[in-house]
Amino acid sequence: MYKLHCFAQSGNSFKVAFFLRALGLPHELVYVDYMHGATREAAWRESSNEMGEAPILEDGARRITQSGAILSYLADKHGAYGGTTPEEKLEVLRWILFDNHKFTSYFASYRFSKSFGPAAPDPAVMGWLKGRLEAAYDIVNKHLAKQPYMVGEAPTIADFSLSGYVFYPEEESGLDLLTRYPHVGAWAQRMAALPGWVAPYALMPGDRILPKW
Ligand SMILES: N[C@@H](CCC(=O)N[C@@H](CS)C(=O)NCC(=O)O)C(=O)O
Repeated sequence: MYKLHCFAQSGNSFKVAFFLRALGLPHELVYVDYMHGATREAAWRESSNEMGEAPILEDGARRITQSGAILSYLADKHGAYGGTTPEEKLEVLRWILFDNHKFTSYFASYRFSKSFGPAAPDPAVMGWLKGRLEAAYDIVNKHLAKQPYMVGEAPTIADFSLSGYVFYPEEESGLDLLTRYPHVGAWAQRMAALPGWVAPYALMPGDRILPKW
């Protein structure tokens, strides 16, 4: 049985939790107490992930980190959602890299600072992050105007990767991105209609925290 180390606020974990459910694979969710510093402890990094991050997938004795690597591992192992031709697989990788660098990353940093950071966010930093995340949403919105999923006509792990943060409550970022970028909004609805979808706070362990700032 797979074990996924995760916590409720982690959209990077949600990518994998959602994918395990879409594949119908038995798994256990193991809580990571990120909000109280678990991932910054030397012992946790030594035993769990030297990169200091969730998610972590355990498959027997094997531990895999980085949501993109985990999604690729599961797609290969179970022969689903990985793309069907070498060209498609390369496209899937390209969008997972774009997601990790820009689409997820700038949004996640913005949302964390806005709602969960230790101090009120710096307006200059927030302005910069907002510009970067909006540029990434704009690129994905234009791409999804041409096709229903990120790679071709059917969902792939690229879609699961990009879907990490789009289902969290809008109040956490204060940005109505799914309305302002309607093709992203329509795609998010298609993703939510896939088998196994459950909203992040109903799916992963840990208490919901109301926005602080
Ligand atoms: N690229 C990584 C990002 C993982 C990540 O940033 N995880 C967050 C939680 S959503 C984390 O554990 N961050 C710890 C930290 O940055 O200190 C992935 O996709 O798995």
